[in-house]
Amino acid sequence: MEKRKIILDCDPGHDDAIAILLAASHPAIDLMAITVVAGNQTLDKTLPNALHVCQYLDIDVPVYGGMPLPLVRKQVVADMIHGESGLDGPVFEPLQRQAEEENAVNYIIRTLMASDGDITLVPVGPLTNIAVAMRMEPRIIPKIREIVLMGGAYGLGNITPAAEFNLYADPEAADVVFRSGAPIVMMGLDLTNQTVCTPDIIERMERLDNRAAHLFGDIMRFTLKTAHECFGLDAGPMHDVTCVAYLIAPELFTMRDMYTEIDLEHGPSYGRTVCDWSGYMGKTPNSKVGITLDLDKFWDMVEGAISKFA
Ligand SMILES: [Ca+2]
Repeated sequence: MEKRKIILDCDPGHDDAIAILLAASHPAIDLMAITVVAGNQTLDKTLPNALHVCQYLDIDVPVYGGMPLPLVRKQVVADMIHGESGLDGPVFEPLQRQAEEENAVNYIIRTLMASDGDITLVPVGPLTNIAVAMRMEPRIIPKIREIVLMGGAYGLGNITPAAEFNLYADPEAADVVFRSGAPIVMMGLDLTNQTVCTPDIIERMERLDNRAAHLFGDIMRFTLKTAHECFGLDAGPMHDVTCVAYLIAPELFTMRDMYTEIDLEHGPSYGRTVCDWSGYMGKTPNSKVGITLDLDKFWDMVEGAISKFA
């Protein structure tokens, strides 16, 4: 099987940690590196969180720290969902693993420029690292095979009525990426909110009784708690995991081609992904947007990934 080469750009983050787990363990994915951005928490928290997950699961992949702040707007974090650490819930041993010296943006540029156009970017946090890389070195854009991102929504937002957190946290960066011309797959809330992890799913995964199973339980129990407190939900969604799942098994998803533009006006829709479902704007679609997924097979995939760990 041809392995899909990916760079996972994340802001761990609970669902980010499960995305790392799936990307690192599935035979269809070649996880080249993890690049980290500020988002769910500040970079001085998201970067160690990524390293903790890799250390705990013994994942041997280089981790690079990137942009600590959004391009233009004032920083926002999602501490109401992810806690003070950005990954509240699991308790880790002291950190031994270290991030690489090189900045994530430089790594992305260097790696794409040296590639044959076969690398997929998987941003599951704010798009700051990707946008800065595109601005610093536009020649990377035609080198990108695909960008499979978690963010946005054609329906309701989750940080404002109109906007989803990742894109609201850096709308100007999202604008750079959506206008870049690179092929974009967008897993927005409309799709990702379908991946609600109920207590019976948590128990099913915990029965595998290995390190990954315990991490999954600790993470998703915390997510369930905050999803209930913040949104009144009975379970927590696994937003970021859908991007990796799509690359492994795109046939599990229904998608729709749409032209998507980011609202940069500083009104109530700031940071909204305006998705032209019906083609009103007459523009060529720039994004393939997630609509539904086969949830049973999605859980089977997550279970298979957890079972790979010791
Ligand atoms: Ca994330």
